Amino acid sequence: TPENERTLWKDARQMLRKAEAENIPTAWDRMREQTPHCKFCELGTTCRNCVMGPCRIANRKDGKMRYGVCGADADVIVARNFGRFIAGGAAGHSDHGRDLIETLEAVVEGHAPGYTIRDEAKLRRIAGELGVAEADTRPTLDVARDLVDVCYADFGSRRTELAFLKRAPKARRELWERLGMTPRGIDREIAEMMHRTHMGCDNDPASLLTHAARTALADGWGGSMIGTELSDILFGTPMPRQSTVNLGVLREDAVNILVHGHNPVVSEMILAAAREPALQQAARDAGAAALNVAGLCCTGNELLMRQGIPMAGNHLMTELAIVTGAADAIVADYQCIMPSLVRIAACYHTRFVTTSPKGRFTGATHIEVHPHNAQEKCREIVQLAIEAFTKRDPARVSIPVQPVPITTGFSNEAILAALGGTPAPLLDAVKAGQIRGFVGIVGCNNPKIMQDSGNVGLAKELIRRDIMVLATGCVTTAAGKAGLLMPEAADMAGPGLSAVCKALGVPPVLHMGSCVDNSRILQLCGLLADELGVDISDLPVGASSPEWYSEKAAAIGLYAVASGIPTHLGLPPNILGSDVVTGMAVDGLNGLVGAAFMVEADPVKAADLLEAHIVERRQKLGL
Ligand code: BF8
Ligand code: SF4
Repeated sequence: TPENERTLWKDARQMLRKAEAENIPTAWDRMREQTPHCKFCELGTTCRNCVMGPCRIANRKDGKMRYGVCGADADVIVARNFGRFIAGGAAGHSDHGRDLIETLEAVVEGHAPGYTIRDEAKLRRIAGELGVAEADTRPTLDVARDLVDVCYADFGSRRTELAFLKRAPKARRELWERLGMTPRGIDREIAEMMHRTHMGCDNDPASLLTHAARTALADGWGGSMIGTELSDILFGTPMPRQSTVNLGVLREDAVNILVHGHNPVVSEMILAAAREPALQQAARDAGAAALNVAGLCCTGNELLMRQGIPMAGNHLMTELAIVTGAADAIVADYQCIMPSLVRIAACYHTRFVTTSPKGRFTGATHIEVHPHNAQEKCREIVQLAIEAFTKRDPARVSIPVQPVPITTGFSNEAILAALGGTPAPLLDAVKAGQIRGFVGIVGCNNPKIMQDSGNVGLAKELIRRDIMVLATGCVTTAAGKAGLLMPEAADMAGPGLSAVCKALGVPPVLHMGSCVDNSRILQLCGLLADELGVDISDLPVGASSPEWYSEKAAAIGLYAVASGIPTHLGLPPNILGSDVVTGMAVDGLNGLVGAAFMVEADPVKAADLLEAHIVERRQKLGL
């Protein structure tokens, strides 16, 4: 049946059948309508950067259409398009990071009722790390105010180097400096990418790609890292805890509020409102047993990591979550929220609520949430969800499957605590060959690939080979549903990894958070490299995004590569129309930054490729 080819999961298949019966199209149906995609766009050889065009570059025998009207060739156009693609992703993560600075600033100024600094120790530690004076002794809010200033300054153009860049090994920073890849201001690199790709600026693919890497580094070691660290300061540093995953986390007897998007600023306050006795009483008065908050996508990861809130699903589950007929409200902020959700919600009683001025959806209920009014507005939203619950049609409710248990909360702080405060025991396991290496599997779903087949296939294949997996973003849900986020999954790992996991009581796949939390993996790589006295490009590590779709995922991939981490992609970006750009991506970057991209659809072959890099690096380290 078609739904069996579309997704790995029973809950998704059941909801796809229900959607079809109820005549509700999903991303998979629209993918079929859009296939075949425009070949020029697929190859990256269309340009719309000015109105002398749009231009298309063709590889024709008669030599016509080799150049755009301005004279740009395929290499320049592909590189420019890829650069803007990266800038889009870096902008998303980093603007999210900025929202956390604004929230912390509002807390400092006393204009953010309901928000507080939950991890004061981390505030002082991070402030000290970034050079805030007397971070250990001055009053909390004074330290926080200075930290806010340091973080804001990283977005501008005054600095010569981002504050968190010191977390990268010295050799890596020197390399970036030599290559002209050292990220300066976060907004600066993104704006400069837009500038360079204007007609008649940077017309050299290598130069464009170098700046694309610099822009991506500004995301990973800048905007995303600020996002992660300030989120921990405001909402608590994640520690290991239990939760559950899949559509079965929705409750027939409860008001189901699904938070969707990315920033914990809104979802944390929705959760806080849902925990208030008055609103819980209101829910009971409306005939519900409870208020049930569950997550979708990355804001789901944020609540899961810090609060153990169950995860309803990843990217391709968001439409299907509404099809259960049991979603009373979807509360969205920004990024990865399919516009189709508005139409699907309208087929049910579901209230689709948007909260950010940056994420407006025609037809949605817009209740704008800012730090100063979040408490009040989030109460209002929970109230709306309760009202919606009273309009739910029980005949249309179908909640599939039972939730699967998962373990979450593996921040670097948690990992170090489990190891007794130092990465040394972990490195001992690596040296002994019990753990052969680490691969971060990150990113999305894409209806071009059977949902989660790549994410799960690769994770299983790697742990079988004694390679520990670190999961973030939408891979979390995939790994969780497959049972890989439980300590019992050690039985699916190779003998060495299995023994380590059993000794530590941890799963072979560690959940490290949302997509901005890939910065945690960068930091961990920096720590391990420093401990060994080597560069990140010497470590037996890799990264993969088997089912990626977004600009943000591309930015993550590029900052991983530019940081020295070989990175696998399950499908290529739209660059294949240029041999020069493709050659640099899959090979040329090796000579510059010591890592490059690999593209491979088959998860077992992808595991072979990643393992080969790990083996080679182990040999070079004498392991
Ligand atoms: O930032 S993994 S589909 S939700 S882009 Fe989006 Fe991809 Fe999910 Fe999180 Ni990340
Ligand atoms: Fe065409 Fe050049 Fe304008 Fe792009 S910038 S649309 S290639 S003329």
